[in-house]
Amino acid sequence: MVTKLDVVQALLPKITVPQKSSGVAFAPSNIALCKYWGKRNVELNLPVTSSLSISLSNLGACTKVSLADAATDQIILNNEVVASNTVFYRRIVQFLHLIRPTKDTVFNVTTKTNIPVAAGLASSACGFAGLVLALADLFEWPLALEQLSILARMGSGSACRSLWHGFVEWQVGSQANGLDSYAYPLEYHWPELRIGLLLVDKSQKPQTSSEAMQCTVETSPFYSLWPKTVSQALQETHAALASKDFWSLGAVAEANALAMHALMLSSTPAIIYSQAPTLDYMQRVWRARAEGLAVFFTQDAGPNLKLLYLVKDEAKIKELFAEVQCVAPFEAVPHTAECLYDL
Ligand code: 2P0
Repeated sequence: MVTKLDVVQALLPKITVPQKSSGVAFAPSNIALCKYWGKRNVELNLPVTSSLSISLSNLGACTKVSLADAATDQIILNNEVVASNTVFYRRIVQFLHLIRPTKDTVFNVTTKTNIPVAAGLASSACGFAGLVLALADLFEWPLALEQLSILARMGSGSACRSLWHGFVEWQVGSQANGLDSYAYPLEYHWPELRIGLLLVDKSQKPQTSSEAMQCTVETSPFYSLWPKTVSQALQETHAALASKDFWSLGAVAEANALAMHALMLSSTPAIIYSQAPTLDYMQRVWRARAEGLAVFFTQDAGPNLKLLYLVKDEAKIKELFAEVQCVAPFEAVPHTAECLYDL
């Protein structure tokens, strides 16, 4: 079986030494319009289907990484030292093990996010993408972004899509080692598009996406329908993006999210990320749409909803959803960590 280490060693230069005192990077969070749900290879985070996302502009993670003269890696998240007995710490350290030039190399990783961590807002995606970009900056790896996307996938599947702004597609690939399963940016530009974040619950979710995905793949009687569902959704999404047909885009994204949650509902045990306010928001979206407003939602592995709408309707959206946080995915975004945060 191909391991993560095999893949990383195939990608990284044989000798890799820091070229500067620290590496820094920003990576945006991303929201899938056609979802990644299910792995064909758990070790390598290889997906069952392709997926397509939109990045969230300047919402994401800034990371600074440097070598440390210490016994163990230190991870600081939003100004707090992460305890070494947490899942979060272990997940990052396991990833760092893959790229340590020598077994004695110790890292300091400082990350700041401006999105809630582990609340279905793709914090692991921007976290691992930011970490990979910061490491690439530190070591000046001679790698293309597509190759860094493969490295990010080793940390978290959806992280491979967080290396770019705008619309991004993660191609499923077919090779056993996953070297053809990476993301790349799509040419579509849609400055009028807006994402509205509706936070229901900022606390950490009870079940990780990986666990939920695996349970769905193994137990949902409907999982066999998923690859075809996504393949059609991808075709329709591309057509909607090419013709800037917002009603089609929204309809296919909302249907795809609901189909993913239907898979979870049909798993054993059933997985339900929605909470009562989630359903209330859905009803409000449907009522607004019945009255002619072009608004749709998508939902990930958490109770929060993300609205899709156009800038011309923003005043109405804010009137209907007073608490919405509006994101303009195509507005100019700062490119370096220092632009956003003082790390
Ligand atoms: C996505 N999600 O396409 C889907 C839709 C959540 C719902 O990718 O196990 O943290 O690290 O590969 O990427 C969240 O799962 O899972 C996710 P791993 P990940 O955005």
